[in-house]
Amino acid sequence: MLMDKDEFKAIFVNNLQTMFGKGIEEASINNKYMALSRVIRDCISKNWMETNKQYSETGVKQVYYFSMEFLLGKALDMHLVNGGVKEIYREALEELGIDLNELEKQEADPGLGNGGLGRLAACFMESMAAVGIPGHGCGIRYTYGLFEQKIVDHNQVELPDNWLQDGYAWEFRKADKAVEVKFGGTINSSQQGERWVFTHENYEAVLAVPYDVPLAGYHNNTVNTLRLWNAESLHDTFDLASFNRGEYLEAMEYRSSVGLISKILYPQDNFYEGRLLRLKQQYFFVSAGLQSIIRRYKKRYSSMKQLPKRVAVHINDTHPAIAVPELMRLLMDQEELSWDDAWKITTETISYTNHTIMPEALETWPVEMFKSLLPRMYMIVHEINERVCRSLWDAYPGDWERIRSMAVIADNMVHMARLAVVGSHSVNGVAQIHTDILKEHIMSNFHKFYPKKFNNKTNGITHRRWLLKANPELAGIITDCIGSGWITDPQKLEEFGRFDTDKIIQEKVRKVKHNNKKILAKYIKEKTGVTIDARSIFDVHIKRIHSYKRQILNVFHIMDLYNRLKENPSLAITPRTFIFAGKAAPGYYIAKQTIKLISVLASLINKDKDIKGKLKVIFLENYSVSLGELLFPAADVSEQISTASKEASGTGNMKFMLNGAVTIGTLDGANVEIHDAVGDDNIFIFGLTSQQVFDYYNHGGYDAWQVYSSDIRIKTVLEQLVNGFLPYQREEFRPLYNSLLADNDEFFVLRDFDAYAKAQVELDKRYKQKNKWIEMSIHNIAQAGIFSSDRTICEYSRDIWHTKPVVITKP
Ligand code: 73E
Repeated sequence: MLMDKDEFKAIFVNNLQTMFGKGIEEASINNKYMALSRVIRDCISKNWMETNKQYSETGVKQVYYFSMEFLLGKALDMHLVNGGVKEIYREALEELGIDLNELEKQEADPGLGNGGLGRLAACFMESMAAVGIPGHGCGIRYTYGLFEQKIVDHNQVELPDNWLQDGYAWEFRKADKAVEVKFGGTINSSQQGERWVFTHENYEAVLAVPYDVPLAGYHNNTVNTLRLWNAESLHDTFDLASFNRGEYLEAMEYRSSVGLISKILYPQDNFYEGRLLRLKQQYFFVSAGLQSIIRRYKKRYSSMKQLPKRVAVHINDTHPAIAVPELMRLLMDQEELSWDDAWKITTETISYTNHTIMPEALETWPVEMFKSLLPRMYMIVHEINERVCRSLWDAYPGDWERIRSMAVIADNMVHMARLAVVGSHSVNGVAQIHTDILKEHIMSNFHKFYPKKFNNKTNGITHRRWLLKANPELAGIITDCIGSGWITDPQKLEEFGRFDTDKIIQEKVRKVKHNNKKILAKYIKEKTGVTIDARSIFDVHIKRIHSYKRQILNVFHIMDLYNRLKENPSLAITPRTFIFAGKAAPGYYIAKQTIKLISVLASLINKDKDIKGKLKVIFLENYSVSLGELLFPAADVSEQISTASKEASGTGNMKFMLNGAVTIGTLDGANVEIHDAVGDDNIFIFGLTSQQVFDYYNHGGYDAWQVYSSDIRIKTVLEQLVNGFLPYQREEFRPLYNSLLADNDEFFVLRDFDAYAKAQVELDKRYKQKNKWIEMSIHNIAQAGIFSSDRTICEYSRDIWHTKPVVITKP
């Protein structure tokens, strides 16, 4: 990075002239943003070329992380922080009369993901670059990211997210690295000597063009690559011959249908909808990615047999599981290897992470659809299935039930999770409890058959984005106390724990939190018109809206609190502001109703003079990485209240903790490990355990009606959904009401209500002891180091990928 202020200024001004033909006075804010990005881009480019050169010269093993989603967030500020130039550039720009904050607002927030899974991929990319692991991303350059959410008349409305409309400053189109991906058609087989040769005919070819985004490390020279593929037509120039033959319309039709492949991100989280276009997307980026990896590998090595020594391919859930047959195809049909050699290489190269046990997220494709779109893939999957079933038969002769439950093709469906398990050398869950559930329940048969494949890798988050960048004042206090070593070695945060009872540090931490709360309060005022008090408890529930995440449990607690305050105006509670944010999948009715309920309840409570500012409810629209960067630093309470066993890990829980919020949560996902790390006294745990949840499911022992009729609070709140209490159409929330009673409350909201309410009372009591609360807060921050994605990717790298960090020397 350029460290000299004057040099920076000269290059910045020069960029404005060469890029836009303008001086500082005439240039728009966007021009200035682009000129600044260019300064950084150019500095990064040098290190980028050098990183690639050193990777290829040393032949060090490369990791490729295949994911349908990369929820990156903004890049400019992160580059300034990672490059250690933020203050220098801020001052230099100020001297030119430019406010850096204003320029940062110009950047679009690339929302190429739905939630935790996509954000995890982005955190991993950042950590790999910071730690020096040669790790690259492979995904899709969606023209439209996740929809923009607006709340209109209490309803979620979805608007297209045209994030590329002003151009994206951080991407490099690499047209010379484009590859072809083939769909449909037929496969002809013939024998040439000993070998079978498969030729693909009458297919539809699509051009995959890579756009590379640099991923720079922290204060090092490493720049890894995120390669996002764009679908384009092969015949992009005007084809006069076809026009003359009268085929112009067909040609145009082909062109527009090709573009569709990389047009939109499917907006469902933890849900699978078997759309043909989704399968096309999966094969499109997986085939393109693997082809480019092999092309690169072959520039240096002649034998494919060494591939697992040089390359690791990791698949982020089953969405890229088609990598198993595609790598087989490339090795057999293109590189002329035998089945056995290809299989050995494939399974040694590929590893797989499972992210969910929700049955509705399991990917299975109808055989007919799979076969007609991807005929060669089907042949290979069929053969894999035959071989797997044969070895299962050898191990469990006659046990048809077991074999059917493990077959890759069964009931006329292709089962992607089974394909991923058999086709990889490692299968991991994302938190200890989740991995245990995989081993003992969901994948128990596979675990018995391949015990060594299964392992746990508890998720993590990058503490550089989520603390150093998002909460610079808190980061400053920590650095003053323990030095800056924690930035590259997050376990060192533990040393901050020594200051948990230090009055001076407590006061500083309290002030920073208060300040962050004031900044958020200002934002809320601007966005919603509602005034909130920064001295109230900020109780924050931000994540995708989903029944299993139980936003409804939080809502019921608020309604009950409101009822009690109305009954007893002198009830001594600490004023609270309940803040929600999150998107609902457009077709997910109950989730949209949940948003509507929060919004309607907010309008009722926020206007009610009787409760004199004791309670406020806020729903913030369009939750995104950028909004998260405002919310986590301002939270006092972190809501992590999913039904035990359902949330594989969660990562928002870690971001809150790192910023000093205290968790109220169930023993689910990574909450279990957060609880272990901070101890009973620094977290509020309540509710059913996953074992109790499984017992209920297995023995049908839960009766929602019984809870309803025996707890007057629950009865009252439920009736208020449908008796005209809410200022909205009376029958509006009947389906929600029914899901909890007539449908027997699948996620145990009513069952956990009492325990949750009690935990909230405890929390309120503890908050009143000001010093105790700050002590808990500091303790949480100090224990957050193990939840850094630096730790997570070092574990992946040691146990699964077998890669080592590389120090890139300056060019
Ligand atoms: O618990 C989270 C987890 O922290 C889990 O629900 C989420 O992944 C996070 C990162 O490990 C997740 N998302 C999806 N599956 N699990 C998913 C499934 C289908 C489409 C999009 C996302």
